[in-house]
Amino acid sequence: MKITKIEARKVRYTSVMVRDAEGHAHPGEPHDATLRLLTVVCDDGTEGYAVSGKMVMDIINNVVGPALIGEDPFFRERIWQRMRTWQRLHSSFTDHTLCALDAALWDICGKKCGQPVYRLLGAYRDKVPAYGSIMVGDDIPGGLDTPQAYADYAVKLVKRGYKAIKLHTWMPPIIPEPDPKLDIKACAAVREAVGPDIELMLDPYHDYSRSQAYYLAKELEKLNFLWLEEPMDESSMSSYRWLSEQSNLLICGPETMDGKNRTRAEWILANASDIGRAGVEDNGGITNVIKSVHLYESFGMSLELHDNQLGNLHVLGAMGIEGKYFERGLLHPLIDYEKPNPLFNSIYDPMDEEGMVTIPSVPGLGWDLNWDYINDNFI
Ligand code: LLH
Ligand code: MG
Repeated sequence: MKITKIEARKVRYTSVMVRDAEGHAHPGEPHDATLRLLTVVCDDGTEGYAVSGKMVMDIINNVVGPALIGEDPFFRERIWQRMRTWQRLHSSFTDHTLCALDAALWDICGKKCGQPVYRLLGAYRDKVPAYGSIMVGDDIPGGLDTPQAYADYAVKLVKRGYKAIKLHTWMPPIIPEPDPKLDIKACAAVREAVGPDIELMLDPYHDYSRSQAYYLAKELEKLNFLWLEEPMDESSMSSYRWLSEQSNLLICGPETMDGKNRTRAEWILANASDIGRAGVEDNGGITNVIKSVHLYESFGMSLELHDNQLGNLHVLGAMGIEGKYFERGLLHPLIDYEKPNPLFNSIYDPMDEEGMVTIPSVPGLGWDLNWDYINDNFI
């Protein structure tokens, strides 16, 4: 089996999400936007797909794609190792882009074997619990503009079935200065509203000082939170080791540090966090994240996956309980998460009333693409 064609194309749709000056997502007025669809075609007609807003099309279509023509898609590890080395001199060959190529190869291999990807990886479960990951705070009436707004929304999420909720709180430019006391007000309001049995996590402003992060950890301990995530710049591993040593609250990371599984190995060695973190888009795909899964498991540590990517869902299907939750979101009171983007016929992470997400059971990754819409909206 050989790869004969690799092509990334833009597909237009109407988005109701905007990004603020620091890159955080919020609801906004409907506007034109695009997603990128990657197609990898093989000589027997099998096609694999990846959809994302972040893959870099130029490097796929003009550099990496042509270099992979003729490769056998089952040689995923060799292809991935080659692609990783190409990242050194191609700065636009990002981990997000590597992830898209890797995802399409897994999709092909699943289809060829007639199995969903999590079963190829070695299945552990076919459903995973989700936490509701609340979007970064805003100043929108009816949105996430006050601690009480978080509390009201958290009650709705619990009614929807979530047994765990993560807050992202306010950050510049929505507020002029990050404010740990305001974060704790929102966390306390949510704890009060949902009661003691719902698991809660905080992912606040990502550039607090050590003393601000220490304050958050101490207060969250009192509120019986499960973990604190990325409260400081992750380039300072020493600051994370310091925080993990100082507090009884579990510290989760690294999320955004580059270096893939090797960075995770260094953090484990340094005792820099209590719970690991990785995600297919941040770490260059399923092929890499599964290495981190086994790495953390070998040290008896939990690993929580970042983001709601389809690939993460399959990795969670191949993980034991050391990966507790699927991050479902980002959620906001004014956005209907259950409604699929028009590129899809259905969402890939439907959740039942017990807060469980069923992993797609069709061969491959399980993208449910709406080809009528896509074919009419290529740019
Ligand atoms: O800062 C943000 O916008 C969010 O924290 C975002 O990065 C989110 O994806 C996240 O970190 N989830 O865990
Ligand atoms: Mg995070």
